[in-house]
Amino acid sequence: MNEIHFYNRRAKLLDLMEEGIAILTSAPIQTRSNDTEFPYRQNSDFYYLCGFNEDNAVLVLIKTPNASKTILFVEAHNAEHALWNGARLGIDGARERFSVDEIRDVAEYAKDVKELLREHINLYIDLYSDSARLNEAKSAAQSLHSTRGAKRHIRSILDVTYLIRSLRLIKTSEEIDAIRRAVTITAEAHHEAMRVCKSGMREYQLQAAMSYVFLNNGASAEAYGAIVAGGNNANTLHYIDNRDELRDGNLVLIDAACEWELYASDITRTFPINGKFSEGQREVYNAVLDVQLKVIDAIKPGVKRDWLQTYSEELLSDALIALGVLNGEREALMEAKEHKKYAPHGIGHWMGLDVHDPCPYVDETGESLAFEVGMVMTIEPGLYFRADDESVPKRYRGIGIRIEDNILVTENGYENLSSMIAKSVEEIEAVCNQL
Ligand SMILES: [Mn+2]
Repeated sequence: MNEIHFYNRRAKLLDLMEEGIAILTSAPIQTRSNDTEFPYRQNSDFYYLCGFNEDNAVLVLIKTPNASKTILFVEAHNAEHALWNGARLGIDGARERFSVDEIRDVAEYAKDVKELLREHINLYIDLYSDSARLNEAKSAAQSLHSTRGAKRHIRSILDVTYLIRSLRLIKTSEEIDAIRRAVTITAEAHHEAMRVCKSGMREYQLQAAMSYVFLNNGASAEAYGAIVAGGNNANTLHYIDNRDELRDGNLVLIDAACEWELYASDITRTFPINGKFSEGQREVYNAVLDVQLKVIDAIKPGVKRDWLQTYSEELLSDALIALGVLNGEREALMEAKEHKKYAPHGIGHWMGLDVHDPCPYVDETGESLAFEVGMVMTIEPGLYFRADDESVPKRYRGIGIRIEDNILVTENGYENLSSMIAKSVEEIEAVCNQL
């Protein structure tokens, strides 16, 4: 993503702001244990606006009636830090690389922020962050407020993330390219898992095979903790232990995907460990697949997201009736939420810089948003029949199936960005049995 994209995003945010000042902070480094750290992951809203990928940085956007200004505070070069952790870009490096109006030393931030706040009445921050740098800004605002003779002081503190995330909802072609890159690598990883899977392996061995593909192709990381769930483990929705043995005759559900330049993919496939679906597995699989294809096919600009959710629940209820799991009329069953026992989660979520992109699902009046060109959503219906659930026909017990793709809303409807990943029973069995 080059500088002009970040510049355009800041311009759009400034457009949405009243006069005032917005302050965004980078993500802190997270301790893993004692003195070792998790790999660094930048705050998505901060990254969206400036593309700067170091910790201890602050982005300030200023809007006055006649002008606007952007300042990025970064950490100066430090020889000791460079020896242990690698060189930071430093002040000169950041000046060369970034198109903000000013680069300043973050060591000056606490002093500078008081000056910067002095002329403004509106302060935009992430209201729900406890970042130390934001607390410094709030204390500076407080001390200005109690200074007699100050011309102006902050009267409103507003949530900047709502504005940024409204922008993040619509992806540009550069963002879609990054997502495509992530999906392409993830596609190869799922096919690799299907190919190498054998009865007697451990779940983590499939995760390892996929991680190799992610890293070997330059993906920055897993976009989220991989779920590799053999047999009945698939019925634990957020199963991440991934340590059980994969047994002959069972399915394995894999919900795993990588990130490319901080853009996520999010893919689930469910396939037979021995490479061949049993009769019962095939029945449930095709029921879920049929729902998934119909829901995807209903996506186009103007369709409301909550309509799609209801539609998916109707289809899943019909599937449960057809499989003989539920008995009765669809409407009454849905009224009683009977389907929720076997299909407990939503049909999908926004996806982008975060795997669950925290963009709004409703407008400011609370109405469900309608799809627009450039939105990206996952579609991931599932049916889950626990091994010990006697309300389910015996041959379906212990089967948990989810099928998830990443869908881009286009002018004419949609594009399935992950359509290259094997999905029909025939396609999956073919890849599972490739040498
Ligand atoms: Mn998902």
